[in-house]
Amino acid sequence: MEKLKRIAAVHDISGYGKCSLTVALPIISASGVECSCIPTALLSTHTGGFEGFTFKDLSDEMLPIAHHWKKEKIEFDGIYSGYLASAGQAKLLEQAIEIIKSDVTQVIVDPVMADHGEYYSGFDDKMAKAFAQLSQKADILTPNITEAAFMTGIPYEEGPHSEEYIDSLLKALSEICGGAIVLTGVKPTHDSIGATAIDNKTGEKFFSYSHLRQGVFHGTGDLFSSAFSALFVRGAGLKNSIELAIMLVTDSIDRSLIRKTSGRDGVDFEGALPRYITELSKLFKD
Ligand code: PXL
Repeated sequence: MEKLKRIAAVHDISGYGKCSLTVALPIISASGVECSCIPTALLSTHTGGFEGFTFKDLSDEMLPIAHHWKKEKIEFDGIYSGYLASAGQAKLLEQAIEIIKSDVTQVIVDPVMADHGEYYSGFDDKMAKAFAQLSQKADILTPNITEAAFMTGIPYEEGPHSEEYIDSLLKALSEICGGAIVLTGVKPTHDSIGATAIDNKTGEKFFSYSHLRQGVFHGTGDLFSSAFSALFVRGAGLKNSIELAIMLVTDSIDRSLIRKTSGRDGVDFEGALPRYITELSKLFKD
């Protein structure tokens, strides 16, 4: 039987509004990968579209958790980070990575801080600098277009995106992270959206696009990166991992559109899981 792979997911826990750990935990488990977590903050809801959310910074717990895991000799096949509470936490995460990673650990950094040309509540250029620094420790980066623009200083473009624009972002990001770059929210035409990736070890490029659904769907970046991280760490390769993660996101958005689920509530991924699991099962023996 294939070894059970283990990921440490480093995200906040937003109690309501499906994103970060309330997405990473179910999606990584459904992908057949064990999910441990380092919660970075505890919020009542995410910060996009709710007023008066509670917020407790958990920075003080990050290194003690990492040290305890190290003492217990717990090994990780992947470390997958998302939303961090502050720029200072990116420094702590760099240390936590050094403590818990081994030679086989894949480090996947999703620089969660912005979308649609704007920073999320509470973030500014300090966060982009902190993520650029953290990204040097990553094997794979999964920014959206806004995050890529803010990290590289290349002006944000709403889209449709020319091949030259996407290449300039990939090239600038590759100077920060020598591994693979998976750029999301790429719009090659006005009615399509998806991901473009480059594997800097082989020079190979990958694309996966689907029909653009109108609306703002909260948490879809976390849904994509959680599925992608688990599939990649399990050994599906960049191409399959991107394609299946996009399938899960688009199926989930379609279910939300049918139900008219409010964008701030997160997407209806639950009913999309059976097809996702059927498809991923074809890639693995058990
Ligand atoms: O989905 C990204 C995300 C994660 N966590 C928190 C957020 C956001 C985006 O707004 O506010 C707390």
